[in-house]
Amino acid sequence: MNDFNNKIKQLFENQEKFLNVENTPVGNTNGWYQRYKNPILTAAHTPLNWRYDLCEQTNPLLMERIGINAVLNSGAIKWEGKYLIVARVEGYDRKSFFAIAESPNGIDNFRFWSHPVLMPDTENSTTNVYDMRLTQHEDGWIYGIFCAERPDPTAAYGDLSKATAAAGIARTKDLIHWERLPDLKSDSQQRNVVLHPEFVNGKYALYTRPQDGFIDTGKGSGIGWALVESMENAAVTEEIIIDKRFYHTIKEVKNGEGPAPIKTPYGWIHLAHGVRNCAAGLRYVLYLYMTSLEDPTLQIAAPGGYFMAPEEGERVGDVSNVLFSNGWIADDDGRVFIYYASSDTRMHVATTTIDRLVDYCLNTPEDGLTTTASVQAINKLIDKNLKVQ
Ligand code: BGC
Ligand code: BMA
Repeated sequence: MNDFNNKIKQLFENQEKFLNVENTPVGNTNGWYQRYKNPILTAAHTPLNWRYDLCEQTNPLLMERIGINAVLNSGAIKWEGKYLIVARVEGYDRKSFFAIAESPNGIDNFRFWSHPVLMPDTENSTTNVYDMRLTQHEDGWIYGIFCAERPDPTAAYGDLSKATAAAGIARTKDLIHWERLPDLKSDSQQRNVVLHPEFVNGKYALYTRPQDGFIDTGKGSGIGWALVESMENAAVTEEIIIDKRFYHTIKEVKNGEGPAPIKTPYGWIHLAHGVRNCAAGLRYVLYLYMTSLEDPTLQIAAPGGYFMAPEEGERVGDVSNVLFSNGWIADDDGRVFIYYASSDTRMHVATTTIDRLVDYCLNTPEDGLTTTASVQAINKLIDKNLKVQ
């Protein structure tokens, strides 16, 4: 074997070892979920033949030709017995795209499928796509709704900072062939749009996030809800806010729906992200809320504070102090796999159960919105405990 082939052999052997590393539970004693030692997907997990030219004639020095920067905000679905992630993969060129990775157990051994998804484009070419939410809808399709970003056509000449965010929509039956539908029509910019898995009054129901500008939610005051007649030409006509933002909370600046909610006998459980501002910039954490089965616009539980916040190594990355989730899998046996990204850099998993999530939603005190209310909640718990101890 010549030197070049030896180097390739080494490269692939090391990659194989790395992909086979077992994941083990670590840390956390609050009973809400279990974190794991290793990220499940990073830039280093992407296949070597996406990055290297493996031909000796054209790449005698065996250098990378295309750099992958990060694997982050991923949708998730259980499909034919496998745990599938539709990852946002970002190149060194800042463009992101979707790529599917699968695992036999949901916690390790994730492997990317041979090629990334070549998402069909719209007539009005999309500069970037990211953060896909997958919904297996009762109409028989699997929908992927994602952010479609383009330069703002109203920006002044030379101003490259203005952009528009719209909800891109695609659907598939096999996760291989994707049909791109027109973007969601809406008066406001939209990021974090998620399709509810069931028809509501015979219509498709969308969780939305109306905002005034590309970054500013402005008067758009939280996670919205809109019914649309069809997904082939989806348009928001009426929008109501079902999960509001409040002053001095974890979601003061912005919030957005995570993955599609999970149905339980007690209500729909939602995972969302909340954003607050601080001297170091925006801090993104994850929180839960629950809506009614009879009326999914009605919030029936709003546990106060965050459910998950960045810890240790999760705190640092391309955009530090960020946890973001747009994918989870509710398994048949009651286990729930929460797929979350840390600091816009890597993907992790946390495992929990429906029982724990329901218990958390129904028994965690709401945010009373003042320091006095917070102390009162603690005192109430202390007094209750003094009676049983
Ligand atoms: C980035 C996203 C980010 C958004 C708002 C986009 O250009 O790709 O990751 O969430 O801007 O900051
Ligand atoms: C956004 C999201 C994510 C990202 C986050 C933090 O607004 O849509 O893509 O994780 O900012 O940068």
